[in-house]
Amino acid sequence: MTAAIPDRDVLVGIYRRMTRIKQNDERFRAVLKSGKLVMPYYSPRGQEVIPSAVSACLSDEDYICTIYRGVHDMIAKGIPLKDLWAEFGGRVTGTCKGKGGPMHVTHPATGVMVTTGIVGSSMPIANGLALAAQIRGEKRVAVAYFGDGASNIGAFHEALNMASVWKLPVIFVCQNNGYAEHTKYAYGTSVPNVAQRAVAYAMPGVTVDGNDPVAMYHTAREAVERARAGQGPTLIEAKTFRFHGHVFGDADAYMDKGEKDAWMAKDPVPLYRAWLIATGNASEEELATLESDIEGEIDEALEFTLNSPYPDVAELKRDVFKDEVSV
Ligand SMILES: Cc1ncc(C[n+]2csc(CCOP(=O)(O)OP(=O)(O)O)c2C)c(N)n1
Ligand SMILES: [Mg+2]
Repeated sequence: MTAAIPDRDVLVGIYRRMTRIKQNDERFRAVLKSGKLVMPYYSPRGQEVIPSAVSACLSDEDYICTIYRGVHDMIAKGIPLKDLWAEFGGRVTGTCKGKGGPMHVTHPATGVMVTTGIVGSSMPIANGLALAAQIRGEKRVAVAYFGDGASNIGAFHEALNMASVWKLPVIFVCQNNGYAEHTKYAYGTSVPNVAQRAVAYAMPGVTVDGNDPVAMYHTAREAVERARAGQGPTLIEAKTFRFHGHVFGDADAYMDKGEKDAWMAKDPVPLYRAWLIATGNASEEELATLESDIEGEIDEALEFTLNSPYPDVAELKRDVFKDEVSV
């Protein structure tokens, strides 16, 4: 862990977000296995620290744009679990009336502005939101989450260039989990560290241990403060690993087993839990209560989803254009 340790409330807040993500992921996978819900699911297990630490530096007013794997980003930002589950389950009570599904969740009240399945597209969209905030003179910042593979897409380079030229209040957060679908990082990326690419766009580029909550928090905080102060964007590359296959059902045979075992042995959630207790920042009882409260929240979200109806077929034509189309 790095030198300056944040306040206890910040530290426990990060753990609460991480735990909500981990337990939620475990439940999603169990429910999928049971067949109670059917959906494409991209597990973020192993990547809990990154958005939990970033979100500790943001408010509801701040925006995030995320990707198909970004359920952890949304939960860390504070999206209510009931609304999230209902959308994942395609129910009318979901954030987008069940018409977006897991890959297109939007919840403006908590700043979750877009979830996209188009690799690389979170960055130009975050630029647009940041530009709007800049024009209106608001103090909001926009975070674009994306993967290592996305840093090889043209939109990444265009977005970084534009954000730098216009000094947009954006934080580009690359969650480098070492794989793009089934392709190992070095097979498809020209630089050892994605953050090196920031040099080409005249912005700070930082590579950080994305599984270290304190280091991640400090890095995010500096970038958020910079953006809020009108000093422009930062590229953060957070090194991490995903514990499961690319998508639910992928047996990850392309992954080196030794590599996977080594990362899983350093699971950031129990490690951080033990650290919080060892350093006197939290007690065993406090964390156990926090965990069981979250389990209850997830129970409620699941029940709410299973008891909610699917959208009516008339919804197909609604919310597509400004005025409902008649086909
Ligand atoms: C424009 C585009 N090209 C290709 C794909 C197919 N695709 C889906 S996920 C993915 C890998 C992305 O990897 P990365 O950016 O590292 O994110 P991760 O899944 O590891 O979080 C690809 C190539 C896509 N969805 N969009
Ligand atoms: Mg990746």
